[in-house]
Amino acid sequence: MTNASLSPLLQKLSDRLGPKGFTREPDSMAPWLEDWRKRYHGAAAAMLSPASTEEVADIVRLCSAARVAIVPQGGNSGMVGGATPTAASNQILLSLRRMNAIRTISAESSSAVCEAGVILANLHDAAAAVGRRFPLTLGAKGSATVGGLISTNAGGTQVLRFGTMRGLVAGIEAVLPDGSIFNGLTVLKKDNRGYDLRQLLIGAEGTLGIVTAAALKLVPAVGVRRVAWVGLGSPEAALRLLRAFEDKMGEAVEGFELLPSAALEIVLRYIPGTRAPLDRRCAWNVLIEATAPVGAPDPQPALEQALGDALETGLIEDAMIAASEAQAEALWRIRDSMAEAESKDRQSTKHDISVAVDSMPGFMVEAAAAVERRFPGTSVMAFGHLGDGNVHFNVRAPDGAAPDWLLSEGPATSAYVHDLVTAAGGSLSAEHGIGQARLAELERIGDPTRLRAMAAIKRALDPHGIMNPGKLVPLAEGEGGP
Ligand code: FAD
Ligand code: 2HG
Ligand code: ZN
Repeated sequence: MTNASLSPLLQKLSDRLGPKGFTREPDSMAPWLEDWRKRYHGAAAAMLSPASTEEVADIVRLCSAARVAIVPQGGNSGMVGGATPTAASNQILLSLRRMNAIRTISAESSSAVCEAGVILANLHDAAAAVGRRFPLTLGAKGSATVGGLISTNAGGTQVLRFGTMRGLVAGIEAVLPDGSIFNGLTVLKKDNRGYDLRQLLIGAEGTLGIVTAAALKLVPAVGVRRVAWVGLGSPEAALRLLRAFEDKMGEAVEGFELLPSAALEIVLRYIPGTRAPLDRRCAWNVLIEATAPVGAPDPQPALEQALGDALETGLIEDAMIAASEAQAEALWRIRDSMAEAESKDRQSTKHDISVAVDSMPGFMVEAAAAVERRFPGTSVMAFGHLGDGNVHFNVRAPDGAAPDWLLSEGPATSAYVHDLVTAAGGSLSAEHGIGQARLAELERIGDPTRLRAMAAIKRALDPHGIMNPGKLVPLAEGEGGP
């Protein structure tokens, strides 16, 4: 569709949404047309900010009739360009940020019904205010929204105990590509009416519909948490430490994040106010969080005992336990600032990979050596969610690399890493999704049976291809969407 022929549609959308919900102002749209990593730059015919599910349904009906593509967007913190439109100016950017009401929340139901635009940090606060907790958390909690978290099936730093978004969503309300409203908000513990539309929409990256609200599960509030920083020699030692903690402390351990010394170094260099937790510099670091619900015994003695045993047997080299909540926060700030520190450091290619948990330590060491041999001068910075078998296996450019290293060398580096992951039976995306960044790679190495099934589902639900085309689903020629 040419931009001129969009005029009748834009007029109808403007009439329906009014000035608060419709803009074509370049300055208002600009911050939302570029992704967080500043790797994708798009344009849009208009940015829409509906205030209700009915408005979203009307938008989708109008766009469907005009065969105009819609790109849903929440906090725009995604890592794979999924919320960035193409540069052609003929797509509609649909921001859910104005739909930010928490419709209901209670300790009795242990759930919250949130509109798609609710920001994760606000949900944390609201849950705390009723004496419960929404456990999923991640570095972008100040901007990531419920709709975006659902649509990427986000993980984060407490997956070890509570799972990804998939396990925390009890119900979904969504507008499907034909403009109909799927009302799946009622929380049913058991429901066998066939295909699970809710699960299909989770992780769909906006390609099957617009999530407008969700019923989310809450868990008991934390009575006390203890956060420790540990220095040790290898990822293998780290996984053995996790297993030892699980044996001694069971479910109390809910955060277990691994960082190499190079990662700690860049955080200390680029993030103001951060300090090295240990005097001794160790090759690898682990941040451990153990919690107990209100009224349950403090995990501190068990944590001290487990760390003492690990020091004695030589499994770890050094450790400290935060003496205050402020110190605990400071340790988490180091971990949560990794993405920001990396973005300020040299160029790097990002790989958000998973293999079987027990294979990850070996994979990390062997694959890093293979990458550094194959691309001389590069260095691998692998960090993150070891206990989930998921690390961010990022490859840093050599010293003095050309400014276009990412463009010229990035694709070959990524293909090499993805081949190693595939050979190890793993996944090229453990949490950030496919978006536009990984689409070609998914097509290259994805299981053809799975890809055919995905394309068939996409065609069935979105026959005109208007929902976030060019993201997640490789389509056959001529199926590229409007
Ligand atoms: P957006 O970026 O706006 O959109 C993401 C995708 O969802 C796009 O495809 C978009 O089209 C679609 N979408 C958004 N809203 C809707 C909706 N209502 N309906 C349908 N589709 C929609 N991710 C992790 O999993 N784990 C981490 O630990 C983690 N840490 C991060 C740390 C930092 C500093 C940053 C910047 C990002 C991190 N991320 C992490 C990635 C990101 O925060 C998540 O992917 C998050 O879920 C995106 O939410 P958002 O609201 O910003 O979505
Ligand atoms: C994290 O775990 C995020 O910090 C971002 O998923 C990872 O920046 C990255 O590569
Ligand atoms: Zn992560």
